[in-house]
Amino acid sequence: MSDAPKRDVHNHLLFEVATEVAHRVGGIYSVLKSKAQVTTAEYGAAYTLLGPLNRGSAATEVEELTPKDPALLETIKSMNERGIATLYGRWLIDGAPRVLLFDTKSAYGYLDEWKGDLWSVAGIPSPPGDDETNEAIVFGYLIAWFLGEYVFHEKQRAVVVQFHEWLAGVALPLCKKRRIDVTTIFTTHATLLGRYLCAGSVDFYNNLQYFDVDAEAGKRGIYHRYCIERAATHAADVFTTVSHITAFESEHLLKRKPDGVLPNGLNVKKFSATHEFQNLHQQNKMKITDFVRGHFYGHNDFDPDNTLYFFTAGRYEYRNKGVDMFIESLARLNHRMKAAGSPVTVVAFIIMPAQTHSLTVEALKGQAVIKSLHDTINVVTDNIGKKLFERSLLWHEGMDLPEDKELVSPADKILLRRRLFAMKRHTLPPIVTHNMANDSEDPILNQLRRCQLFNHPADRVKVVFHPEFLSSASPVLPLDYDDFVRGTHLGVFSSYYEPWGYTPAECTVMGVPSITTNLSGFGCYMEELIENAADYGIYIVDRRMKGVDDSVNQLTNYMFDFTKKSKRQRINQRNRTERLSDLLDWKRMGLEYVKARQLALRRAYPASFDTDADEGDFFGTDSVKITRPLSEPGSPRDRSGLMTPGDFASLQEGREGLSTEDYIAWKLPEEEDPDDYVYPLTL
Ligand code: G6P
Ligand code: 1S3
Repeated sequence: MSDAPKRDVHNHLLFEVATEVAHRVGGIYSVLKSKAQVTTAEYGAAYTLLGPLNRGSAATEVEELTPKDPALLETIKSMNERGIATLYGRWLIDGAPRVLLFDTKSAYGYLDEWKGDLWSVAGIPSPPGDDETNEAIVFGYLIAWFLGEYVFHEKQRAVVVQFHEWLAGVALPLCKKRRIDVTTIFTTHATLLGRYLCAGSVDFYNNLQYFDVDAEAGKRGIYHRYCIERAATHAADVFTTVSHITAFESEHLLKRKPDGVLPNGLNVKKFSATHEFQNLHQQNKMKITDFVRGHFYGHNDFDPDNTLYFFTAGRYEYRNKGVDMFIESLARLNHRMKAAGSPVTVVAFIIMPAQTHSLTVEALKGQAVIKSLHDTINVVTDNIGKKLFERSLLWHEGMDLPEDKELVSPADKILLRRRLFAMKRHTLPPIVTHNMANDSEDPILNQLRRCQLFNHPADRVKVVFHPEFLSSASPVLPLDYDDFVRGTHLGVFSSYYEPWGYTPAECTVMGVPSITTNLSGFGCYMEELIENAADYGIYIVDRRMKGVDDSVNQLTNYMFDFTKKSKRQRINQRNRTERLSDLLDWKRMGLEYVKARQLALRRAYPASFDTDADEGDFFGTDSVKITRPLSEPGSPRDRSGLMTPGDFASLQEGREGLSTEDYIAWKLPEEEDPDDYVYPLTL
């Protein structure tokens, strides 16, 4: 693209393209939403997110506006005139970034033509019947159409376009083929093959370099999707991913070494007083306790003050998210706690959306029974209060105080007795809150059954599987996710496949300790950054070097040791965990995005970077200086100073991608005999 007219790289424009703009599906939504504030602070109106229009979510998340940028206005007008429906507006989140959403349905008339074109320009097949791929193709062609027209109208300023994930990647080979004068970044948040291979019984990490990628994609019926992902990877000026572990995976599965790693951050909101997050823990914990009292009605034989709430949450990917290992470890923990005569009870929540019909009658009844008991006791105590008051008015010297039994009337006793009888239960408290669409084949339920975690009174570990996202509107567990997390004591995310892993990161910024693994981007990142991570409430299970059984035992040990902590120790640990939040703030993590954009501009417009002054603007050390955010106790590795979050192996001009040695704490295993290419998994 060096023969392109010289564009103004300093005042460049930025587009980010993803299918989760103003529409929550998974992790990419979290990335875009939490990052919006730092990106709009940097770019203002020069930043626009491009996504497909989902009318349901746009109605609540987007406020329509008229574009001020004449090039944008012209381009949208011209697309609208040719039948493409769009929505331009302000995304109603912190930072209020501008979004342009394309109604893909309005472009399906072009689908066949575009499929044919994709085959002829990029050799990418698109078999019939794959709606997700059709959607990706239509969206990709609309993006390429938009960008092509936009740079025709906007001739002065350089345009950086960052694409997230293969679903948004079709436009990348098109931009290249059509020589659209933009510079591009492709960021993958997982690889298609990685996700599929890990979900099966494959020893993924020890065999990464041996996979016959085309054949593996073909066997799984995703060859055409894989082609899109691979084309996007190779067509982008700059290729990045979210962690070093996924960089390693991408190198082998997508056959391009990433130019750098862009770790995910969070929009960290600090409280003015540090104890405030501790108070929030207490308040939300009480709400969870209310739920637990209802759910375990008739079996409330454990002390709420000696009860700890553990949880795991995320997309229902049973093996990838490590739920298999979590449940197995809970069973071992139960055994250890029983054997040790522990006075503590652990209630372990699994929050993972699955197909359900409705809440179970039993789950609803539990909350209703406890609510009636509450109401009745309020009435009874009210009556007692009134009686006591009236008797007190009549009191004179020499008169006795009323006896307790005189205060509770026979009618109140009957009322109370009724409530107590309603709490009698002949079954064990349920392990799931909903009627599952496929109860007998559900992997989580089957693993709980196999491990005999049935909420028996003797069990020290109780389980509650909530197969739906949390919401404060729920009649059973009325808490939003963030509030729920704050009320818990420990998050457990024993993932096998986790390019980054927002769940433990979110725990950290809320001051909730968590367990993660060294197969997650977040786990590797924290392990590299902090020497004594466990002191900070970041426990990292070794799923890389240890066998499955040893990893399960390590996880069990972490949880068992946690149950032995005193309240004071838990409070102190939460304080330390919360102090790590600066490390995960986009204000810091966003630096890698800045570097990726600079590299993209340099690659597309090298002539604009000829002078020393220009170079200074982009790579000036001032902008990457970060302060060491931590205070006593603990000793994070002394690696800050000029270091930036992806620096363990990061964007460096003058080199073709990372070298494998750069991946932090991550090396290729010793060459093995390909005959040893086995897929064991036994838990
Ligand atoms: C917070 C509150 C304290 C409360 C504590 C309970 O720190 O500020 O008032 O005692 O939480 O901690 P725990 O780990 O027992 O839930
Ligand atoms: C992906 O979402 P997932 O849960 O399918 O992207 C997320 C955002 O980058 C990342 O945190 C996660 O590990 C990936 O797996």
